[in-house]
Amino acid sequence: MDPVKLMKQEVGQAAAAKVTSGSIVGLGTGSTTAFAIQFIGERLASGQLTDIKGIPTSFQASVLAKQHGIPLTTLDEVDRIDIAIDGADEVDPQHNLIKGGGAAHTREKVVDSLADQFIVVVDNSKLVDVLGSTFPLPVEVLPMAVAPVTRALQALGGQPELRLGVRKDGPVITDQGNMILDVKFNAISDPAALEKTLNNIPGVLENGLFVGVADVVLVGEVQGDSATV
Ligand code: ABF
Repeated sequence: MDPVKLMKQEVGQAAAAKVTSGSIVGLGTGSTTAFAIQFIGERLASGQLTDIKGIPTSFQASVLAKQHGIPLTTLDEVDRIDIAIDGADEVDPQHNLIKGGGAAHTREKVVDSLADQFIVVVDNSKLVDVLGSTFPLPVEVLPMAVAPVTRALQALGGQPELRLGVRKDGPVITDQGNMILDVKFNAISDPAALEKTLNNIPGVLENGLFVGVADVVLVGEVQGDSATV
C-alpha cells in the first residue's frame, strides 16, 4: 500500500480507537477522517463499540457514515458531542488549524467546537511553523457578496481566488449553497485576531481558522514502508 495512504490509515485507526461506547461522535471530512469513520464502523460491526451516534459535518461524511453502518443524529436531538474526529490542512505549534480544503469548514467548526474532545488527524506534511505558509485560507461567502468581500480581503493584504469545481465550469457550492474564496496570506501571525476580523466582514459566513479548538493532534509519519502515529 502507498505509504501515505498507510499513514492516513494508521492515524484514522488511532483516532477511532479513542471512541467509547455510548458516545456522540462528530464525524469530519477528508481522506484521513474517512479511515477513522471506516474503523469506527468496523468496531461497531464487531461489537467492540455499541450505542454510538454520529453527527456528520458534510454530505460526504454522512454518506461515508451510512456506508459503514454508523447511526446518525443531529444537534437538535442531542445536547452534547463527546468526541469529534476531523482532518486539517495546516497545524501550527499551538495546534491552531487551517481547515476547509474540503469546503466543509463551516459545519466542521460548529461540530468540532462543541465537542468535549476534538481530535485532529493529519499526516506530518500538514505541520507548519506559521499558518498560511503552505495553504490558502478558505472563506465561505454569500454568492451575492463575493465581489465586496473580495475587495475587503485584498484590503487586508490577502489574495483571494474563487474556488472552482473540478470541471472548472463553475464555482464550488458548499452544503449551505455558498461559495468559497481561497485567500493567500503570506503568514498569519495572529490567527485569533484574523479569524474575528474575517467573520466581521458582511457576507462572510465562516473562515477556516480554528483557533484554540483542537484538543489532540494525531500526526502520522511515514518511516520507510511503514507508518507511525
Ligand atoms: C477536512 O479535512 C478539511 O477541513 C481539510 O481540508 C481536510 C483534510 O483532508 P485530508 O485528510 O484528506 O488531507 O476536514
